[in-house]
Parts: sequence; structure tokens; C-alpha cells
Amino acid sequence: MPSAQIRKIIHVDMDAFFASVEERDNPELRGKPVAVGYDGKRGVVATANYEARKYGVHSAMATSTAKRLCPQLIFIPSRIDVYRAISNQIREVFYEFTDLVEPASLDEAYLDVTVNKKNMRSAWTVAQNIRDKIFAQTGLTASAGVSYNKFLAKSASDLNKPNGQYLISPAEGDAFIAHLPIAKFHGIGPATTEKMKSLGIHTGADLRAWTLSDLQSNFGKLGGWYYRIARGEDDRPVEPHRIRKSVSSETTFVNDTTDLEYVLESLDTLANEVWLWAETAEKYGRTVTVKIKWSDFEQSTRSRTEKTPIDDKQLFRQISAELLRSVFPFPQGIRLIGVGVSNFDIIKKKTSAQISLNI
Ligand code: TTP
Ligand code: MG
Repeated sequence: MPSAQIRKIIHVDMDAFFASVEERDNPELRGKPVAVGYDGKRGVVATANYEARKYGVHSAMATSTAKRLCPQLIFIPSRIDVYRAISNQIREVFYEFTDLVEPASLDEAYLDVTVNKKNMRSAWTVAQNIRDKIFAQTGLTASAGVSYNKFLAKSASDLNKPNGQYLISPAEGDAFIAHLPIAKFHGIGPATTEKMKSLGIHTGADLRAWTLSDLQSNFGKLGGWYYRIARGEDDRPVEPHRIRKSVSSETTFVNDTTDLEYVLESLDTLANEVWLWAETAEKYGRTVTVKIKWSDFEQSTRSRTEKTPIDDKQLFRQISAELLRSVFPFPQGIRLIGVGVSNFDIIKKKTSAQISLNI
């Protein structure tokens, strides 16, 4: 394949995924504002249906805020196993069209359909077929973005949501990006948006006016990425077997705490979860990171990197605990604690036969 060939990339994303599943399985909910999530102290909204979004309710919003905005909001607890099963169903649909599928989360994936199993020339038609098939098999709607790279396909999939699709052709890429507000750039979060605004960068066209070296001096490594996406350039391949680079687990306390023993105990539970994953995947990392979110929502992280992969559970637990102790006495209450492992080297433990008996 000549390297200059223009790729055909589709980004598929289910509409109000968790909430749509709940409406599908309980028709009484239809037409009413619904949020999926934990309805308790410190609960957050995982997602809201489009009815609830009219009131301003959205993902990651505190339950209490959501109820204030929409007092008649119906809360449904998550059924993650059901969502996972549907996620597998939609992946099977993708594989009917191409093996170049990169799942990005339970409800979204990138597909490279430049060459596809149905020999369809039009990526637009492939997207339409995929969405029809998803609906036929799950009763749920999806939206899609069709373009010549991942960045633009991802941006496009939001433009005709719900139950629609949008094409950004090579001829349209430049103009699309020029008009795109910075806050809408996928991967540019609220903090960077604010920084860009303070530098006078409000749209893609503003971003494009900056030189590579000026962007690098203001944004470090990411400067180069911003330079390229301002020009619609994104050569990241669709990676069907993307390797997971880290795994972590975290928990938010019901009440902020400064109790060391209590936090250590919680951390140990999380470390056990992370360890179970490492053993199951037979992936052992060299870096352990502990994350702490304080009462004022500021975040601290502490990490330690060993010379060799940490393949011993006690050692992993011990490093996690030491990292936490390094911030004791706590300057303020702890709201959330997390622990993760990264920098994987894939090794087989000598005792893997024993381990497989335990999991
Ligand atoms: P999204 O695709 O971001 O959202 P969505 O499918 O609910 O809505 P949209 O129509 O805008 O695509 O996320 C997919 C699912 O992931 C979502 O249904 C619930 C879950 N999720 C969370 O649990 N927490 C979050 O903060 C987000 C963003 C999503
Ligand atoms: Mg979605």
C-alpha cells in the first residue's frame, strides 16, 4: 500500500450508552429524565439520557447537583456486566467489516476500513451499515464520524449525535479545524483550554498561527501534537492490539479522612485489585504510583520505579504503603486514594502454575 494513500477511518460511539440500555430494558423510563449512577452521598452521574441533558445533567456531575437541576430525575444503578456484554456484541459487528478495530472504551471504537471485508468503497456506507446492524442486534443507536484520521473521525462522531453520522472529507478538514473552538478539540481539557485562551488561542485557526517552537515552549512535548492537529495531521494508526500501559484502581471516601490506618487499609484493598489484574494478565510493572486527591480537590502523586519488574505481591503492597506514608502527616483531609502500576515488562513468573489455581 503506498504510504500516501488516504485512509478511511470511522469512529463509532453509542448514544447515551448506559442510559439507553436502561431505557431499552425498562420502557417505562422512556421520555423521562434518567441518570445512571450511584444515588448516594458523593455519588456521581455515569451518564444521563438526552431528556436529562436538557436540564444540564451530564457525566461525572455530583448526584446532588444533578437532582437540584432536575428534581424529577430518575436514578438507576449501573449494571456494568450488561454493558460489558453489549460492548462485546458491538465489537462482533465491527469485526464483520474489518479486523482493524481499536476499542477506546466500552461504547466506542476506531475502525480502519480503507480495506474492508465487504469490499465497500465508501466509508460512509460502511458506517451506515454498522449502525444499522448494531441497532438490529442490540436495539440501541450509535453515532459515527467518518474521516481520514482518528482525530477528525472522533470529532465528527459528535456532530450528528444521537443516531447520526458525519463526514469530514480531506477537502473539508482544514476548514473544519479552523472553525473548531479550542474547548471542542478532543484531548484538550479545561485547564489547557484556559491556558490557550489566555494566550489568545480560541479556535483552530488561532492555534495554526503559532509556530512549532512557540507551541513547544508553552506546552512542552504536547506542543508538537497541537501543531499537527491544527493542520488536521494525525498519523496514529488504528491499533487492534493496543497494549495497556498501566492499570490502576481508586476509591473516593464517604467522608474526607486524615486517619492513616484507615487510608492504608483502603489502599491495600486497591493494591490487591491491581495485583489480581497483573497476575491474570501476567504483566508486572516497574513503577508504582499512589494518587491522592485532597479535600480541596488538588491532587498529589508519588511514584517509585524499581530496576526490575515487581513480581511479588508483598513488595507491591509494601511500596504502595511507603508511598502513602511519604505524605504523612497529611496536610488536609483525603477525598480519594488510588494506586497503579506501569512500565510493564512482560515476564512469566516461575510460580505461574500455582497462581493460575488461585484465580
Ligand atoms: P460517553 O460515550 O462519553 O457518553 P454516552 O455514551 O453516555 O453519551 P453520548 O451520547 O454523548 O456518547 O461514555 C460512554 C459510557 O461510559 C457512558 O454511558 C457511561 C460511561 N461513563 C462513565 O461512567 N463516566 C464518565 O465520566 C463518562 C464520560 C462515561
Ligand atoms: Mg457514547
